[in-house]
Amino acid sequence: MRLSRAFLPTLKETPAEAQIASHRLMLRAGMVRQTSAGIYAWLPLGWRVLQKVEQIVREEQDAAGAQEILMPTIQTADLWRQSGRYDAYGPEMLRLKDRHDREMLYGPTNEEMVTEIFKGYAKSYRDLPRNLYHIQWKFRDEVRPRFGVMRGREFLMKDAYSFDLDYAGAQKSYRQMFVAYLRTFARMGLKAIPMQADTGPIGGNLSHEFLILAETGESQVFLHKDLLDFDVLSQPVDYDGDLSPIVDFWTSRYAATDEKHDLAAWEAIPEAQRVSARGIEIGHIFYFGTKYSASMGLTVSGPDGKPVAPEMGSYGIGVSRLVGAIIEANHDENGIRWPEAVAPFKLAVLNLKQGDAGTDALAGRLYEAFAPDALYDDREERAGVKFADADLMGYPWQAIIGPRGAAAGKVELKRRATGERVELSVEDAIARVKAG
Ligand code: 5CA
Repeated sequence: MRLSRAFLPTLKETPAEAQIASHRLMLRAGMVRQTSAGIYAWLPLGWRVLQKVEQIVREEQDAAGAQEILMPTIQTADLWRQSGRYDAYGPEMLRLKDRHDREMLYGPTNEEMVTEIFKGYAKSYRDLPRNLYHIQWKFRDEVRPRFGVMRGREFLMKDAYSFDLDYAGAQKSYRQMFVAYLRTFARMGLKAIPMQADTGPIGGNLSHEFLILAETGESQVFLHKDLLDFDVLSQPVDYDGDLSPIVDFWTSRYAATDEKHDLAAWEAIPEAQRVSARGIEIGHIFYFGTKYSASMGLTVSGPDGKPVAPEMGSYGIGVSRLVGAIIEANHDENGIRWPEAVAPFKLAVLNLKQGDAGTDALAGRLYEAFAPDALYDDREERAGVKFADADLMGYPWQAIIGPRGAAAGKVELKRRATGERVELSVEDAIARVKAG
């Protein structure tokens, strides 16, 4: 993308309403624009990141055996009356009426709808296990929407729902999602820690929240230091095989949010191994048995011919929240430092003398080598403005091309994460960026 023709607006002033770094930087870098409280439009820079985050989530869900569908945002109140949650959900639910005066709602989550859909097809135990997910906008009328996309009212969620014949099957599905989550967040450069959690309004009796550590986190968390050193991406995963080596490692060491904190277990850990910090919840998984299948009349015929209500679980990831969380974990005083996997562009080419035959030629070659995953700053702007914008928007690599270097066939390559700079020929610079 050529910056001179792109809609990539930045703000010079720090917006007063933004209290945390990610919110400030998302507004300053022109990633999102608030359209009303807790509701955001995603501008090109933010939208590119959101799509990359979404794609990693999708790939890991698919790898774990879940299948993607797309359910609507609008649901009927009747569906929620069947599970008993229509009244229970309270003022967080946005309730609407259609022209026929029928009660509708903007979905805050989809347990009821997916159960109803699955019920239309599943007949026997041979239709199990299945795991269906979608990536869809949700609405929750939060009392205090804040921190930008971190706690929005409209937000993008990946929600998956598993159906199994029995408890053992449901545990297997739960463990598959547990491992898929660890991999998903690790691919985005995040260290997410699964923690025992309360199940809240989703119901059920087993749940883990996945949190990343950040000073601005909304919850207090306590964990064993070992958990921060584990590299899940180096472990082979066979989703149909034994996941114990990974799951047992995580569940055998202490990690809990405030509500589930067990002081005795905590104090049994040597002091040097204890980490107490703030955390941001980016995912939440639940096992809830037959809560929805039983209340909504979903049964299949079991191996003995008798009807059984499938055991279910649901598994959420805050896709739009993740964009903010990734920034909380990757920024400095100059701006964002995107991990490569989710960067809006891998490389920014900064032409310091637009219109100079030498710089134009070199910049053009570098840009072509990485387009469309490169941004070409071809504006008639001062070098300082180009440097500041590239740092703010956080591209992992910057290729800086000035007339003196260009005359010698050289570009300066800067790595945003470390600030490290090297002077290289165009070919070497291309090879270096490709190597990552
Ligand atoms: N049905 C279950 C799982 S599919 C569910 O709704 N779980 S949840 O309530 O925990 O939400 C899943 C994830 O969505 C959370 O872990 C969080 O990352 C994200 N999320 C929840 N509320 C918001 C919000 N107001 N703004 C942004 N993200 C949110």
